[in-house]
Amino acid sequence: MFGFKKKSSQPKAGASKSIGRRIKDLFGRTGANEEFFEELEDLLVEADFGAAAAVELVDELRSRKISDREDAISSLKEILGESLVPAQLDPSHGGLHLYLVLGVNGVGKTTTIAKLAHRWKKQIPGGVVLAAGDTFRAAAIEQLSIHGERVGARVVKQEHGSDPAAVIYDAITSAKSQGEGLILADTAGRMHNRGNLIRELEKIHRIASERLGSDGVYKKILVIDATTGQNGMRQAEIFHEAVGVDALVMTKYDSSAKGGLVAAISRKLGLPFAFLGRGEGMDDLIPFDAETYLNELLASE
Ligand SMILES: Nc1nc2c(ncn2[C@@H]2O[C@H](COP(=O)(O)OP(=O)(O)OP(=O)(O)O)[C@@H](O)[C@H]2O)c(=O)[nH]1
Ligand SMILES: [Mg+2]
Repeated sequence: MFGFKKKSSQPKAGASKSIGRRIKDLFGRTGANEEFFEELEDLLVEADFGAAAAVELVDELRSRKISDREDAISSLKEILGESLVPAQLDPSHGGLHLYLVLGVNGVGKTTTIAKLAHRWKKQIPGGVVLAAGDTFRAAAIEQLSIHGERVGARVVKQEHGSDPAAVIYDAITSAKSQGEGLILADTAGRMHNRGNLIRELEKIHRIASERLGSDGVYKKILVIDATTGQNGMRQAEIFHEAVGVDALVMTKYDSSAKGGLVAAISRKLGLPFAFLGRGEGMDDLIPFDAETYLNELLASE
């Protein structure tokens, strides 16, 4: 859609050391002076916080009068922790849930749907159904069907090229009649421009809300790929502004060396992360926990 390019995956010197270790080393070298704050800004940018968040964080840290290295890390954890709100996505109670999974091409939407179905299928009354709402890409329906078979979830699909809103309508109707508790709906990654995205999702939204009824729960989950760096921030901003995102999943989060994007998105948009994807296996979807995330991101040993 928006011409996002993949960032070069060239590793930076020292990038294998955790950001926490590097902050501690830096403080040991400089103490709490201007050099520390300037270099800290660069370290935060390298860890994918983005320039704007890095400047803001350093300004907040400056005003705190840091006494030592431990204090630098714990203050940073405290500041970041303030904006890491927990996501409320547990679908095991109440009426029919529809979770629409959004994101640009190749971020991991379909794989995440399979992982979520695998995770929740036993605890959802009536089971989980998958809706093949990516009707654009030729192989997408087949891909979701294979996942459905593997995880033991029914798949609602129509022909390639059909209207995604109609697929979701069908999924809601059949889930109601079969007593299934959760629909995980795939969507096309191809969204060339904002107008297109808004129109397609508005139609799904209108049809889904009407068909679900007042006891239904409808949420939009945005998938972001950790390896796309600051493009992930732009995607979150655009989707949230266009359709209102309820929760995020960060996929391909295989190392915390560049994990700052999670905190930067939460801070900027006030949106909760629900899961981190840490591999291609069905169990490689880890519920997001703010404390664990911060401890890992800023680990200094
Ligand atoms: N390492 C790793 N790979 C992942 C993760 N999530 C997805 N992938 C891989 O990323 C690739 C793309 O995943 P898909 O689920 O097809 O992505 P998509 O967003 O549905 O893609 P489109 O339908 O083409 O828009 C696949 O090779 C997945 O196995 C993750 O958390 N970690
Ligand atoms: Mg897909």
